[in-house]
Amino acid sequence: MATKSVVLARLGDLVVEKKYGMSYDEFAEKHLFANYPVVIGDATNSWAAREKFTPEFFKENYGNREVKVQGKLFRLGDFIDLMMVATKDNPAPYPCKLQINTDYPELLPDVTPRYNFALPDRTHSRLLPKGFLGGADTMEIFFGSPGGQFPYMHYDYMGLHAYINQLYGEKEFTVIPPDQTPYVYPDPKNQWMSLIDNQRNPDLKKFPLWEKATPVSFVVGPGETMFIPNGWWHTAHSVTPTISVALDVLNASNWGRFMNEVDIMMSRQKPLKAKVARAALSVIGGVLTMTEKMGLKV
Ligand SMILES: O=C(O)CCC(=O)C(=O)O
Ligand SMILES: [Fe+2]
Repeated sequence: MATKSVVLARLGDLVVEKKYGMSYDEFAEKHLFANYPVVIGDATNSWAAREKFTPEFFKENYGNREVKVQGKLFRLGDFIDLMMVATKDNPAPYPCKLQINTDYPELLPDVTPRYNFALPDRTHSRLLPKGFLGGADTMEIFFGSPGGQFPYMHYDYMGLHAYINQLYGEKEFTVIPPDQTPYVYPDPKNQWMSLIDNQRNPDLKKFPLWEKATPVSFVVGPGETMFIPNGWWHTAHSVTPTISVALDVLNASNWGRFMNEVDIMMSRQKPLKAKVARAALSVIGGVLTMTEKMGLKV
C-alpha cells in the first residue's frame, strides 16, 4: 500500500507529516535512522486500548488506586473527575502517569502487539546490564486535562526515542529540532532538560536566544502516534481531556546517543568504570544488531 500523508505543520524546511499505510522501510529510512519526527496515523489500530482506555474504564476499574501528580496524592477516580471538569485557564496538575510494566501489567495485552515501527526494542534485552537505563520508565499511561502542560521542554532521557500513542482526546505537541539546542538553554546538570521555566511566556531577559527558536506545534488525535526521535526538544499540552500511552525505544538507531548518556551519567563519579562500560556497550550493541538482523530476540 502506498503511504498516504497529510502535512500537519510546516515552518521553513521543517515539515511534520501524518502518515497512513507507511512501510517499515520508509519509517526506518525517513524517520528512525534520519532522526526525523512523524505522526503515524494507524500504528495502534489493533490495540484493544483504542476502545478500552477511556476515563470511565479507569474510574470504574482503578478509581481507588493512588497516584502522585506534581507531588500531590490523588485517588485516580478523583483525578479523573478533576481532569474532566478542568479548563484551559484552570487545568488539573500534569502529568498524571501510571507505569504499565510494574504497576498495571494486566493492561499489557491491551497495548499489544507492539507495532513494527517501535521494534526492535532493546530496553528490556537480557544483554543490557540493569541500571544503564537510569531507571527510565519505558511504558506509561498519561492522563491530562485541557491546558495541562508537560512541565519542561526536554528530549527523552538516556537517548531513548519516544512514541506517544494518543488514545483518547487531543494533545498539542511542540517540537524543536536538535540544531536549535543553544536557543533552548539546556541545564548543564541535565543536558536533556531546558532551563526555560515559563514555557508559554519565556523571560527573554534571562533567555535571549529563545527568540531565535522556531518551535513547531500541531495537534495529535485519538489513534495517532507521535514519533519523537531522541534529541528533538518537545513539550505537549492537552486540548481536551486526554489519555495517552508513551513507549520508549532503544535500538541501533539511537545506540550511540544511549552510550553517550551512559558515559555522562557514569563519568562524573566513576571515570574508569565509564570507559569499561563504553567498551562493553559497544560490543553489546554490535551483538544486538547482529541478532536483530537474524531475527533473534535476546
Ligand atoms: O505527552 C506528553 O505530555 C509528553 C510526554 C513526554 O514528552 C515524556 O514523558 O517524555
Ligand atoms: Fe518526552
